[in-house]
Amino acid sequence: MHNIVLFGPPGAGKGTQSQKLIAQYNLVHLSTGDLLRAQITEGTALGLKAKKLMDEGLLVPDEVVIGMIGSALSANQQAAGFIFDGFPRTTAQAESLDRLLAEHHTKVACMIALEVGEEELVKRLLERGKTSGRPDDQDETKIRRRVTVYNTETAQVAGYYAAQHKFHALNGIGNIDDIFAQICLLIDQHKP
Ligand code: B4P
Repeated sequence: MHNIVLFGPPGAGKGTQSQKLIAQYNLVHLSTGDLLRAQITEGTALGLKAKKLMDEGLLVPDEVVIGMIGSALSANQQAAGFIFDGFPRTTAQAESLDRLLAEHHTKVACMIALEVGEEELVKRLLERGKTSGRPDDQDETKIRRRVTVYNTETAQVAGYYAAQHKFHALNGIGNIDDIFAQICLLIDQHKP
């Protein structure tokens, strides 16, 4: 299996690039943000709990997202590989992902981090908020809180993959197609 972790702060381009990647590669896209928003739309108990946290720009508990990813992996056992988008967001999630993938006799090939500064992130998310209908994109204070949560809780996950020599950083500012081409180069270099 060919498994890629797409990493970066909120608004760095993970979702945008994932859409292009699934058109190019035969990989299953697993976005914990999308999976959580589906639970909210369905009005499940999990969705109701997640919505309160997401609207505030806070992370959903590890056990919730790890459970969702575990189910998604089991449901896609024939997949050629996965693009993990927005997961893992904590070191505990990264450790669980390694365990889950080992159960399926596979592992992460590489992590690709999109680097974008805070002011550009805020600008992009406020712009997306005009049309996305996402409550977490509407309010600048909450967007900045998401960036702070990223810096304090998520950024350290890069170190976890760097220790395994799997971490690759790219400049996430610039033309979307140019960034996509650089991501594809890295993915092709890390074919199992
Ligand atoms: P996510 O759904 O993962 O949302 P995100 O990080 O805000 O978006 P993303 O980074 O994919 O957006 P993109 O850059 O593509 O998470 C939402 C919430 O869910 C979290 O805050 C958290 O509460 C919860 N959650 C999710 N996963 C979790 C986990 N594992 N653990 C705990 N909680 C979790 O797009 C942004 C905008 O930028 C777009 O409008 C796009 O058009 C634009 N853009 C992209 N690339 C650009 C470029 N190169 N130039 C200019 N604009 C660009």
